[in-house]
Amino acid sequence: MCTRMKKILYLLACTSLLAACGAETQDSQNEAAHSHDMAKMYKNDQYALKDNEGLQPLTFPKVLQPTTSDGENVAYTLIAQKGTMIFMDGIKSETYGYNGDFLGPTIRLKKGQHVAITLKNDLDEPTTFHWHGLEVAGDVADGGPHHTIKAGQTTTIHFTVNQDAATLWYHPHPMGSTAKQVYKGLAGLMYIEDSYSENLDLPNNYGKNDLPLILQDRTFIDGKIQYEDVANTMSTLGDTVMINGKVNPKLTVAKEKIRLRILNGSNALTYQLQFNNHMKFQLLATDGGFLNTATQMKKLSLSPGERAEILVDLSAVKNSTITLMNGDTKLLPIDLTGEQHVASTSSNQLNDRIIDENLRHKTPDKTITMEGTMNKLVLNGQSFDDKRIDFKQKQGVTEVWEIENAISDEGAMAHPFHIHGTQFAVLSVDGQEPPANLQGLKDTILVQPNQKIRIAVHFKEKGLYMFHCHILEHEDAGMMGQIKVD
Ligand SMILES: [Cu+2]
Repeated sequence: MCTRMKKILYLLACTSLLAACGAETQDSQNEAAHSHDMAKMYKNDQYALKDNEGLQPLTFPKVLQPTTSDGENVAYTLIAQKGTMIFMDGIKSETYGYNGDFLGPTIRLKKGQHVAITLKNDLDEPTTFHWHGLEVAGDVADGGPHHTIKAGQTTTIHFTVNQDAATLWYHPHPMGSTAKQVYKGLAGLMYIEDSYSENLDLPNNYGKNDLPLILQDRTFIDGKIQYEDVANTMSTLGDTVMINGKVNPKLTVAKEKIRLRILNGSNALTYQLQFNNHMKFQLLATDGGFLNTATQMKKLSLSPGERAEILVDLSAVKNSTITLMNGDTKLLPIDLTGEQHVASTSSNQLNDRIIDENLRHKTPDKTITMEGTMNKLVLNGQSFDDKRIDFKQKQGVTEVWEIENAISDEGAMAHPFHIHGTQFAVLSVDGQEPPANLQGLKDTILVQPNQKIRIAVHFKEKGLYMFHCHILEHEDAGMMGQIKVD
């Protein structure tokens, strides 16, 4: 790839990732305006995201049925396999999928269940099965890069669901080829419910009013997706949005309250979500579960790996259509049908988590400096080494980590920071109380250039865990470390 194109992609990545977060602050408005200007500058660039034309119905991943189920014991089988998919113009792409040609089924678990998942690798290359956001032992169950399953091999993992209701996801994590395998189609959702979440007055009819949206961007060359054609070590960005594996999908729903469970499953793109009519919606949950209070907002930023559950009251919309946008780009057209339902009054109180105030004033136990530019993708100055243990921590002990995104001579860009096997609380952002969208449990957080974020981290289980940038190309290039919990 020529230097000019690399530069454009780098700038575009910076633009996309200089995200305005959550609540409507003056800063976020300024950043959004800046982002908008930059987007205009690159409007003619082939890698700018195009409008979704809404040409076919949006579909939802199937729910995976257990192979056996006996009281609290459930067993599932998941197969990573090769496939082919026609995304457009009758042209076939070679893809990967779980139990199918592209993406994977939604796995629905309940807190307290004892789960066995048989994992089969039917690909021609090694893979792993990583459960992003799941608080499991850092051994084979977590599915980090040490737990490779070779081509043709099968293994079974066991864990007990020991966390509150949340929208998690799963994807491969083999060293050096995570970006390619996710791009080809390996990703799926994992929902955790508990007795509390099942009794909340929220839409919970899967595929009807409780709707998963897996957002991914792809570049089609001659109608095909092929990672090797478009891969960029800085950030592989696409010009076409794909939702739940569909190009140009349209959602049709009744004029009622809907719950959208949104996963940013993109390799590198951060989305700036809003509606075309600038209507308010309520943020219900983030990566690790429900916020204490549902929070009204008009814009929400979602970086790679992050999830958000939002409640959208369509009963108040006067028009017969509305569009979910990424900034100024049409992400998902929504057709509204039927009679207007009277919106029920649901409680805004969703959770009761409290943060130990002492942690906010504590000197950090660990500091991690992220540096990621064209020639350097490192954490604390070092590239990933699977033989090096970067940190240790005791099981069940809460520590304060400070994550900093340093600006180097080459500049900087925003990086989503992810830790395996834990859900952390955000203590502060540049010394200030975190905004509303960062007040729930998180496993991935976007760190802007020059920003310092403090988080409270504890591991429920023992083992070796990864922490890394969730721009998949950065992770593959070594922007990753490991922590031993004992
Ligand atoms: Cu990064």
